[in-house]
Amino acid sequence: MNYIDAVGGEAVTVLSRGKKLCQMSGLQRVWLVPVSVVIVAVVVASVFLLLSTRSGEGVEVHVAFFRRGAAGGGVFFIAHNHGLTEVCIVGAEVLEPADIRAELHRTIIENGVAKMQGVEKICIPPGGEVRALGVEGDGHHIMLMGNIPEGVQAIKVRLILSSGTALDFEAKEQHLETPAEGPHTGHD
Ligand SMILES: [Cu+2]
Repeated sequence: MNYIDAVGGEAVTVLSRGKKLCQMSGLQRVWLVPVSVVIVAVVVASVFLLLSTRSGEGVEVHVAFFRRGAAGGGVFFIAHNHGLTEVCIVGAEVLEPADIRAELHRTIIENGVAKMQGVEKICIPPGGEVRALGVEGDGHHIMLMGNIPEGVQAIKVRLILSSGTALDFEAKEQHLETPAEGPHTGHD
């Protein structure tokens, strides 16, 4: 109202300004949609991250794979503890496939010979990690006992943490390639 009074009722100017204002708000509305989508996505992601971190007590499995062995196989992984207190893995189960028993193991070198032994727990220091990669890591691994059916390419594993919470992850099959039976066999 004040503006119209000031310019002495110049209808054209007022109209064009009014139009500009309309276009502005239209533009803002166009931007509002993706911006609000991004905000909602960030909020959802944060909540999800918070919940998932809490469910695993801040423990995250970074690398996970399994290898077939003579009487089952082994699951290997790197577990990082993002928390401020030590967390121990006190048990492991195989969720899929069925009928496979899992044990926490450690490979030790005794008199130059590699031996495996069962362990009650695998502890991860605060802010640290456990390289459960067998002899390629700190010796720890999950021993699988049972028949892994042919065609199974991933194993669903559940780690039981010291507080009783579960941490599930999937370990994909890693094929050990030897020069004699690698994928390049048969090539000239
Ligand atoms: Cu073992």
